[in-house]
Amino acid sequence: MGYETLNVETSNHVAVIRLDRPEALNAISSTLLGELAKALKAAQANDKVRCIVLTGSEKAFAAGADIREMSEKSFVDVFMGDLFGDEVDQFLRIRKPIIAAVAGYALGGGCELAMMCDIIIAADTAKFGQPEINLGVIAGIGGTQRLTRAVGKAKSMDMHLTGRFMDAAEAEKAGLVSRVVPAKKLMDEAMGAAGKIAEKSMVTVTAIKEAVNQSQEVGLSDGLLFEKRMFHALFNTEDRVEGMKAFVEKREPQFRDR
Ligand code: DAK
Repeated sequence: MGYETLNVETSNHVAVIRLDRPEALNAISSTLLGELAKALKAAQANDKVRCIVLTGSEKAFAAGADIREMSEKSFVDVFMGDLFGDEVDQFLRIRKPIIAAVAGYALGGGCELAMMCDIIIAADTAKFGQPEINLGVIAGIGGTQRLTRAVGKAKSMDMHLTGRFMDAAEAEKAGLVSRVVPAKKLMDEAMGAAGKIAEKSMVTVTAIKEAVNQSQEVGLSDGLLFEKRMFHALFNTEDRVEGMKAFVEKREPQFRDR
């Protein structure tokens, strides 16, 4: 499928979705977010895809929601139209793992988009920020919640209230990103991680994504119970039998997603 604001390529079981609005530093317009939701849904439905990488350009992952587009809207427009509501819901329904490969600016909605992914791998050029305060608004697709969970209240308040940017080293130290690599190696690193995940049993991968995401939603005892029940359930899979057998027989497992 052709997109106006994205490029999508699938190889070796990994779908790479590249945001492609260079003239606006990949600012998130309704068209871009709608196309992104469509591309993610297609990747979810494609049996050949086992992991998704979401990325932007060297200069920007995404510099936020499209300010030009937003500047035309009224309260009634965004409230009654539930701006970005459906697209974000669709994003969050994707069950395959999504890696954000971030170089350059990931600001406002761009930072939030990265945080909606499962893993963030950053280039050493990455800059994260929630500068909505400079526009007289606040984050709108999870920034006050997800950034706070990721980096703690003090740093999150600092980012939201001052609008300052966090570089890749600070983001790694604060726990926002899992790895930082030289910009030239960003896609190799992300594809390497995606390739590793693609080798695993999709049943187990899906269970891990659900269990880790539960930790962000529920209290500890409910989360621990969810994890334990998921662990028990996986004893029903052929891949669990194969994984343990392969270990005992000192060979690589052959997972069949069963
Ligand atoms: N929107 C539209 N255009 C943008 C843009 C953006 N967010 N960011 C950059 N651009 C455009 C610039 O206007 C410029 O276009 P031309 O003038 O060339 O036509 C082009 O991209 C290149 O940008 P600059 O010339 O500014 O490039 P610099 O290298 O000098 O500066 C910069 C890069 C990233 C520091 C700067 O562009 C900048 O500060 N951009 C805005 C960053 C920002 O404020 N982002 C937060 C946006 S607010 C909600 C959901 C989501 C949101 C809110 C509610 N609901 C569901 C309720 C999210 C809000 C936001 O993200």
